Amino acid sequence: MFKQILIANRGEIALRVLRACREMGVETVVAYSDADRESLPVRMADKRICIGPAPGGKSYLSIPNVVSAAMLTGCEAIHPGYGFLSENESFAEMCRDVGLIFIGPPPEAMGIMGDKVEARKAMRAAGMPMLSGTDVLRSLSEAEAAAARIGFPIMLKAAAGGGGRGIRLATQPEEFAHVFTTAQSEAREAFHDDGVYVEKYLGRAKHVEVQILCDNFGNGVYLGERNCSVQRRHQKLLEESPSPNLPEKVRREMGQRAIEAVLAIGYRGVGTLEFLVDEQNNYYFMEMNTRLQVEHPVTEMVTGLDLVHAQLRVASGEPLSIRQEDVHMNGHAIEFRITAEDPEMDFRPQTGVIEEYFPPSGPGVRVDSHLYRGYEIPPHYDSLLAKLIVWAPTRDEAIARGRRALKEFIIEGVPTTIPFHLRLLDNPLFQRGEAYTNFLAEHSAEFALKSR
Ligand code: MV4
Repeated sequence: MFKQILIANRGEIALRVLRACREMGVETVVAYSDADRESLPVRMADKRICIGPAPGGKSYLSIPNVVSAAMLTGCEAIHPGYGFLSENESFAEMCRDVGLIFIGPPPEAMGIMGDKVEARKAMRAAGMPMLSGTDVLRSLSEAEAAAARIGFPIMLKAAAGGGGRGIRLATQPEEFAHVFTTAQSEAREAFHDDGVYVEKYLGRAKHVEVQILCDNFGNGVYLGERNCSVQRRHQKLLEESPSPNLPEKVRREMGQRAIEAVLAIGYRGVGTLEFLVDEQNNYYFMEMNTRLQVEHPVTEMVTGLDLVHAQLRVASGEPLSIRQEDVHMNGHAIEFRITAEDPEMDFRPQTGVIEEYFPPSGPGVRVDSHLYRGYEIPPHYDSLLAKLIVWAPTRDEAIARGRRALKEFIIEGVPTTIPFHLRLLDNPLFQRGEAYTNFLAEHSAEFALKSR
């Protein structure tokens, strides 16, 4: 096991990794930007090192700054968290070149999955069910021919994108040219790569993602699934496990196919395969995330596993300590992402000082947060304040526990999404486990969400 690692991230995930390290006797060095000097992870770390000014591009996204911080402080490995450099193939390669262990998959596997078209090819080759779609489309005429073949409605996605960035829906031929050229320019702007592909749009589907864990010796297990259908502008707001009304047979088949596919590409560490599941429980691969995800605690609560412990063990060369028959899903967990966004103001991000902070607790309640009274929210990064995760034996009890914990949660000084989550829990469709991907769009009035 490592003696000391660099945590190249901030906020709640830096604290999450730090806690796992502390339990395993691993010293922690937290890299921070000027804006995070007074943050809780920096205060709690064994050591800290400034990697640059507030803008992500000059600190958390700077490969030279992060790599030199690890080397200067004598770290053996780097945990990238999520976001920032966590899925940056050049960063993983640079770590390998200088003899640092990147706590994540090999650069090659990251590269395959980072290119959404290559990922589709690899998954198709592994026999994974896919939505009809195309390779990268470089011209409008090529795209129009593909659209005519596939049939509307059509989803356009950036090949170098992911997690919902650079995604556009085209519902009829008249608008296709405009949507395609817009998607291309958005992809060029966001990812410096205008590659766009299309897929048949699947309406009334559920977004179900499968958690996998592989070691360096060809062993791999799937750790159940998470339903992430409740999204707003492609940002997940709430996740739960198990996915409501998903038959055990489908769960097992998705998991087994996911493991076969990732072992086939030499995957290592934790990863998530995202699927769309239609009303007949047919599932279709969408994309793979090669990082620890924000919503990983939902899986931890129903399996009893610590995914960051598992990452550290795999990265330090240990074989998996569990086999598939040792993985059991127990009860139901729901994660509420509590962000500094005002649901009454179209979820506009807010900054400010946390004037009062009182997190809920009690049976089956977990709060992953870096907040404290007096903390000033920096404007430079995402607006995640806390993740409230509740567990209970059944989904109805988890909903009741979530309602109780959300009402108990005190965060004063900025508007938050707590009121939104309370309204969501009272929605009959959600309560019946029938929230599909277009759920929020169809109920925007109820959630005071101004339609797009
Ligand atoms: C889709 C889809 C339907 N058909 N792709 C991909 C990234 C994720 N953030 C949303 N994604 C989707 N991709 C095809 N071909 C539905 C979703 C989707 C979604 C779309 C719009 C609004 C909310 C959504 C919630 C989950 C999934």
